[in-house]
Amino acid sequence: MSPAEETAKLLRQFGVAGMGDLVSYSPIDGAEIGRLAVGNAAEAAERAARAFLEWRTVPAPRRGELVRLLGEELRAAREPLARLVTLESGKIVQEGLGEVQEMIDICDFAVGLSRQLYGLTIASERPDHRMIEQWHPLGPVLVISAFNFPVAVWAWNAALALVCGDPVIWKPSEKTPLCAEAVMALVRRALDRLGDAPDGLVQLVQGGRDIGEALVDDPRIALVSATGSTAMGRSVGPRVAGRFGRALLELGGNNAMIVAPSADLELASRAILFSAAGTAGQRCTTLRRLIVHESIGDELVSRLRALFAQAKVGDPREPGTLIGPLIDEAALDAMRGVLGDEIEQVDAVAGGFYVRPAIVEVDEQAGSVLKETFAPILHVLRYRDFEEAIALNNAVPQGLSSSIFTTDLRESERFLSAGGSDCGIANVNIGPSGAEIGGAFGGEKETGGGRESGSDSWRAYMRRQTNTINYGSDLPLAQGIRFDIAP
Ligand code: UN1
Repeated sequence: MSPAEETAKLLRQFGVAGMGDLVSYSPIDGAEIGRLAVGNAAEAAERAARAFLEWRTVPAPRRGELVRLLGEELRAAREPLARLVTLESGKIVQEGLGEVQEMIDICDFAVGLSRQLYGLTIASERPDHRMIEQWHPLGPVLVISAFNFPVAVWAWNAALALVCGDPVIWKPSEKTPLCAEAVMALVRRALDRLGDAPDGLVQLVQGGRDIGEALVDDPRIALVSATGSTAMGRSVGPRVAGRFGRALLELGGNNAMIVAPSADLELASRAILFSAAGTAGQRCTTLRRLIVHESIGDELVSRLRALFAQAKVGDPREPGTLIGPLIDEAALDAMRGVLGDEIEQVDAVAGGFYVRPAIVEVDEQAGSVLKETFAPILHVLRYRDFEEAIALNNAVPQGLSSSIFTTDLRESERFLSAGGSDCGIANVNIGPSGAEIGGAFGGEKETGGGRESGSDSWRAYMRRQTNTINYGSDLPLAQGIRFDIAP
């Protein structure tokens, strides 16, 4: 079945009727697979602001019930939704399924969280006083998501925002609008089953940059959670700051792996194949820089060349395929910009842009090595001294993810220490990509500093309130200040 036929069948199953000016294409063969109407930013912001007034006082565990129902809908629709992710983003079936599983996982996490939005009790310096810290709902949250994780990243944000008491507006990538429509169909089922959620609690606004900007600038949106390129973040961050809104930025990565002499090379090679070539190099956590000790460099590179040559590039729906198409021709051009004639295109499905993952050995980190090119290009550098390897890991503008392969405890601990990796994620004996939802996800420097998903990332979706309560019959002032009218 062609991607267009298969998509049409799936959309019918989800009850999504596609028509409008926004066109979606499958990267599998470049053909049109659906059309959608562009949304209205101001209307969405108004509805969300109104929904907030109700949702913020619904008990958090009841809000969690909505997310629990959404998790059930996602479980039931796991396969068709994953298939749609494959058709519209080009990732292989296994990764599409993983992406939907990530949505289910964050729903489960958020349901538990809905009973654990804890504040602190703080010791007061005054007699008969106590202090507490409460977390209250923040307001409407705008989620801007990217094509490479067309559904999971929305779920990381939406599941938390909803239990935290915040309405959600979703502005998906223009490259993957159909996946978002299918998810919204599931959201509507969950909302119907819940029964009493306010109108406008979860909305989808399709459109291009202008729609995104109108939402980013809207003062009714309390938090803008944006995933995408550093260039996008450079525009969104200051705009939101300019109106004193809150931004959670999840931008580019340029992730490295250090492979030390004691490393298990078999494990390291498998991890490198998945993290450098998986998702056709289009994850923000993709491994882009390999920093290998000179004593094992030749052996590791020759193992990798063999693996990269064997990995099947092709239709992501076919069993055995490990590397699907790039998202579009612009991605191919970007890859060609780095590799020139060395680029190896694969003639897989007419109309799609398929490439073999590339290994490029370099002597220093300069030019394209410092940039995030969203394609499967692995730059290989060699190091002599361990401190040099850490310095190389950190010597790029981005700071998302990093990893080390070593069996030397001193090296791994040094890598994880304050003087080690400067990234938001630092792993030992696994690659930099493929994080679980339980941890906080995000990075430093040009990656934008935001944290989503697990741990205490939920705090970004709430406002903190400090309360001091006097239960005595005196009025002592803080810091012992006396402020009495003289008798
Ligand atoms: C992204 O590429 O934007 O850690 C998110 C990972 C995935 C999420 C990636 N769990 O690779």
